[in-house]
Amino acid sequence: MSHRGKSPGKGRSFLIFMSVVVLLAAAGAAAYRWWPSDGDDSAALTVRYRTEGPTVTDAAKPWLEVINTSGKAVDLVDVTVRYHYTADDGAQFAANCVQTSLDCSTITLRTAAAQKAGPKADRYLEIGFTGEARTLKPGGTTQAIGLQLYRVDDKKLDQSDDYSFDAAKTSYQESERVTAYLDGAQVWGEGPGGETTGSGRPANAGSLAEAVRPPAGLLFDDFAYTGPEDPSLAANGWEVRSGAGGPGVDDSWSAKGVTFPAGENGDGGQALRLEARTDGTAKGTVQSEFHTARPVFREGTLVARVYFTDEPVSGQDGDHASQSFFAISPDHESKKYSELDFEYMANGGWGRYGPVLDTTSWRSSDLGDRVTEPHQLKLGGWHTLAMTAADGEVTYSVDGEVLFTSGKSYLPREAMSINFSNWFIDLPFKGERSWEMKVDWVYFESGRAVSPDHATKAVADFAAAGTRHVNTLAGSD
Ligand SMILES: [Ca+2]
Ligand SMILES: [Ca+2]
Repeated sequence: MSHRGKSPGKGRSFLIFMSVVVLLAAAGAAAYRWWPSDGDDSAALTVRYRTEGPTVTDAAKPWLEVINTSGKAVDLVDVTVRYHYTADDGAQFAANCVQTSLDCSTITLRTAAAQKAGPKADRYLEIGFTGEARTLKPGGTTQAIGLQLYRVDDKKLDQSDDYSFDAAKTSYQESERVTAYLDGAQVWGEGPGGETTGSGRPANAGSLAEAVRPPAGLLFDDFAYTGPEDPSLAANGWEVRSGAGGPGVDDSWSAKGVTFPAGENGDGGQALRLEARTDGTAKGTVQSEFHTARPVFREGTLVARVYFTDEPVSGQDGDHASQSFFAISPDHESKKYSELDFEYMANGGWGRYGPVLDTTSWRSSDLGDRVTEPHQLKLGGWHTLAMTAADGEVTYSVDGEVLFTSGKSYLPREAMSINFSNWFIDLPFKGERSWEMKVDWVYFESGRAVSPDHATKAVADFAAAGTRHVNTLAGSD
């Protein structure tokens, strides 16, 4: 089954985009007035901070601005900033970028344990910049960088014991409690243990650059988000589908089935969960799809850690539910139409018995031009799925074993979006039931073939560094 016929609400995205532009323009109007004297490089960086919302909240919202207060140009790639906090109940925290004129894909974020825990800080959030971020001239500013920090167990966090939190700063002001580093040496603020600019390099300095500064052409997402309305989703290039179109039960796509639960893969981290539920009527059906807003994959290797289910999580069994991981052209009428599919159907579908995993390379959905191979595999549980389009062929593998290869004439001819979806092929009976599919992470390397093991190792390295999202694809914004 081709996944053609999508209309992921571009008009709404544009409106959101325009709102962001207006907000950023407003933030830019309050430009910082500092200007250095010639040759003065004593205070290399200054951090300004503001926040909003209650002290006990679903997500902390530190907004930061880094200003080059030295007399020399500063490459942002050499800059790191630390926001110090206390993890309530020892909970795991995650952070993401909500909004910035620099482009969220150029911001790196990781959470880490403090070298020396203090009464108001046993963790810190470290903000860094990729090589795509720009150089700040003397007096130059990053402008607003909007972040959010939250507990992955979905409980409220208490900021009253967070060292860098300051409820009084509701508009941008200098904050010495958010520390900044240039080439690993502290150049701004006072750390929670009294560390000042004379304190030199903190123990972990420089590790951000080594651990998190990834090569160009990479997209990684660990699916650390607060929910389908999280503004970081759009900032990181994702869309939750809603509304019209097929496949499956027409016009039943909804964000209601999309969540990001924690602890799904035994590591305490979060996963993307896509639910398909129905009462057996078209009106009572919710299908879920999650995809990149832009086409990003033409050549390269796309890997995801996916959880398939062999039976419903509630209600009667017997549906023809399709749990899909695929890449597809934005326009199904394109002359260069391209689509690569993994499609798992525990109970089969289209008159076939399950369980079955279809691997399919499409050249035209209108003409039914495709090559496909079904695999009689029972795949309930976690699996690593990979599709590689490189060296004149497309290969599909599950847990490192190549299942299917399609040749040159079915290579993608244009860039495709990356998609996950859970939907019903048909509605064979009445009554409430629900199916789930989960995705722990997705990893894409543009332009080359890499092994699933390579992807898994890279993901483990990102996890160890506390990094949840990376995007160094060219032209991403
Ligand atoms: Ca706290
Ligand atoms: Ca994850």
